[in-house]
Amino acid sequence: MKKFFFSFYSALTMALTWSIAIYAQEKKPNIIIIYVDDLGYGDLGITGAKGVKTPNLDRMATEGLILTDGHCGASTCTPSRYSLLTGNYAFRNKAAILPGDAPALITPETPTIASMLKRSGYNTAVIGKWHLGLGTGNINWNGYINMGPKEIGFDYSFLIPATGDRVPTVYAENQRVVNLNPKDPIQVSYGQKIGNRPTGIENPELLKMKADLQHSNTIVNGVSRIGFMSGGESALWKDEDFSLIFTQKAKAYINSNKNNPFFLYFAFQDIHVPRVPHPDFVGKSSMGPRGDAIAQMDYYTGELLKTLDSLGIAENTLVIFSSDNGPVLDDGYDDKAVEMLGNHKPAGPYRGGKYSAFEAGTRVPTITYWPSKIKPGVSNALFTQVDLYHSLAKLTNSKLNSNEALDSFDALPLLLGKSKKGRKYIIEEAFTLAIRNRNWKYIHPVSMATPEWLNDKNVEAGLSKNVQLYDLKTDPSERNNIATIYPKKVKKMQALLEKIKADYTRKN
Ligand code: NG6
Ligand code: CA
Repeated sequence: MKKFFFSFYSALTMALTWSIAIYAQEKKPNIIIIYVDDLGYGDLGITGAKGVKTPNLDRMATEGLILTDGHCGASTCTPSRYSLLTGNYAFRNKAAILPGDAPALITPETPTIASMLKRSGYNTAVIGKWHLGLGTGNINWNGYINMGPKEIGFDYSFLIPATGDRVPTVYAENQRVVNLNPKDPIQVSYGQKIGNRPTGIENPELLKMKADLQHSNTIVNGVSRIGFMSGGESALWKDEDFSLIFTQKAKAYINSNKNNPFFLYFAFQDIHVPRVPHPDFVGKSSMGPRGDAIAQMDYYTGELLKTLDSLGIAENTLVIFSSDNGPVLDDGYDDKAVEMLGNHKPAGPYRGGKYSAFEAGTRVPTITYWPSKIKPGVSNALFTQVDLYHSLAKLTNSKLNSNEALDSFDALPLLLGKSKKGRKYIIEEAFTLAIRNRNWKYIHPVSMATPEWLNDKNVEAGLSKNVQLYDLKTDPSERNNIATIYPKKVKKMQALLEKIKADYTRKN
């Protein structure tokens, strides 16, 4: 009897534990990060856009939570993506914009959001722009690319290897170039010209739009690129199809993972240059290709949300929407972004944009959306994407190791709208470092002059030999440098910056 009771009892315990485990498994929410390229603070209807409508994002923002002081890690792509995926500041690894043939910047010793979520039972994917380097040097585009998303925690990948304006102009799925004919192998060069394809310098008459010198190398699909490429004819992409193809891949991925927790990092190529939206979107805005690309991005964001609804998993999916850096108009191609701007303000009320240490470099649209869990609202709390790592670990009950996401704090209550408390400080990385502490903004002086190519494009880089201090409460557009009036505040901000640089240990 005792024996029977014992085995009955243990069977019951086992069944209970089992069902709790399954329940917990089922309850793990899916997570999607929708990451737009170069979208500015003021580029959405809800944040004041003129000349383009973004109904899907406006709806997402009104039904979800919109953060008005949300920042990416840096004012350019590679460093922002690096800090988002690793939870470490990009300056720790000197991360800067990478050429298209750069080796992988993140290697398996560094944990990523993807490897952390995988550890907690998630299936993980990246679809879209990568720009974090691939391979281990001298990359072979004609076989398995031996270092990439897979090695750092992504189960599935479908990528633009670098950017739309850099070669190679092909997709890679699970680290193999899609549709490659082995008899026509790909070679890439960021130095001398290779192959017979025309270039923008030699054959400008073949171009859909004129380009600056850096973007005047190999022509593919009527667009000259940065870098030279030969071979791979059957694998070449059509820029017009980027968002459509990424969305198709994302739909297929979500569909095949609807019954298990998944993490999807969905990285648009929109609205980066070259801006070549699909004919379906041409003329959708009054701002030319840049505005049309915003409309396209908005439409496909809507398609992703619809997919969640139609599969009945929207209530169990946290969607985070943001951008990798602030806006830029002329970024190398003559696509009339400047001429057709009208009264649209891509950076909203803020100064600067992409490449800049001023606010608009990193202050970008930030929305969290989760129908069953996040109440509609607006939060003015200070937030940085560097904190996504720790926050998502909290969300999924994943324990962080001592070497993991060292600059990342838990901002989950803020992201779910349960707390109004923001970060005490954030770092804004540009060609220098800037730091925000509540309404104060300090920009560290640099001896370098603003690079000529930024001046040519009218980019306000925010670089100065002098210390800069702004009070964003009274001066949100950083016009009055008050560093000499508040020397003590300057000292305090400098000391804080030094402390952060020196403190590379796990946070809370
Ligand atoms: C710059 C390119 C710019 C863009 C940027 C990367 C020049 C003069 N400019 O170097 O066109 O490609 O790199 O953009 O070459 S990002 O959003 O990926 O950081
Ligand atoms: Ca970018």
